Amino acid sequence: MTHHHAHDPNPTPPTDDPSFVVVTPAGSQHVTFEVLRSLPFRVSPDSYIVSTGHGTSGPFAFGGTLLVEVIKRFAPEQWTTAQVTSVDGFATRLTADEWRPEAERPVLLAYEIDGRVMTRAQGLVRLIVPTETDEALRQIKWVGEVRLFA
Ligand SMILES: Nc1nc2c(c(=O)[nH]1)N[C@H]1C(S)=C(S)[C@@H](COP(=O)(O)O)O[C@H]1N2
Ligand SMILES: [Mo]
Repeated sequence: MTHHHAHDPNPTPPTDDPSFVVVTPAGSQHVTFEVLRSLPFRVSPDSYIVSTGHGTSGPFAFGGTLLVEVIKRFAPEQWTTAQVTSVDGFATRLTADEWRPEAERPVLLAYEIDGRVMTRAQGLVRLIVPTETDEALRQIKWVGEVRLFA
């Protein structure tokens, strides 16, 4: 008998376009991959993807832009919470404390893995929450929306 766990990861990119939107009560802004790449670059070393389906992979060095840099650029107000949702409807919530830039292992919108641009199948653009090493429920592939709450 096959057990389909509630969070069997989706291996198939739902679309090709890696752009996403930043949503606030004031409206929505489209962020292309080119614009994301123009923001400051940061690496999160020693990051793991702990999968229920196929075990742990890594450590990887994920490279990209800190979530806080995207917030500062596209929604420079005070927020308590961000909800990051993928194009295939996978979501996680973060508190402002989790995206603060001085965190030891800050949250990243990653587009590189081990020094190379990720393929769309690898998750481009992928949320990396380095402190989450449980079931990879927060390591969201194919980010489609970053929604901010006051
Ligand atoms: N968009 C999206 N991201 C996702 C998932 C998913 O189904 N959709 N599954 C999560 C889970 S439960 C796991 S274990 C990892 C698997 O990552 P991998 O495919 O890179 O191994 O992706 C995480 N991110
Ligand atoms: Mo998982």
